[in-house]
Amino acid sequence: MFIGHGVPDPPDAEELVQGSHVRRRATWTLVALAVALAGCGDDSTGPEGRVTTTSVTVRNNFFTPEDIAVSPSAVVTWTWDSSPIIHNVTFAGGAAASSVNMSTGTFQSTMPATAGTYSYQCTIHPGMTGSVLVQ
Ligand SMILES: [Cu+2]
Repeated sequence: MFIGHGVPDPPDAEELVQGSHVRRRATWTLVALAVALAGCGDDSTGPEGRVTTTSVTVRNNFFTPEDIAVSPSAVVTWTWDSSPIIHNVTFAGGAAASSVNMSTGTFQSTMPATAGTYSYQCTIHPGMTGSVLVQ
């Protein structure tokens, strides 16, 4: 456990306080994890985490939920919560209307009538991606 030389001194009061603080944080991490895992059992969440919703939040630098499922021709609303950083919603191959660069506000796009998985991304930030399953 101890890396170093000799026998360590017994912990002083400050170290004990710090230690208990660390334990509290660890407990909260476990609580958060339990809540997150419980969320997986939600009826609206598929096995791979796809959420049935028409509302997506644009954050720095990710979409949440990242992967959604909607009905054919559904109108999906993206709401920016990323100020002052700008992002966009750009559908691959023009499958649906794409947004301009924004840092606040909302954008709505009508999804295709044809079933399938449609990917989109923020073209400014590589890896900032999402997808819409039309089913
Ligand atoms: Cu972005």
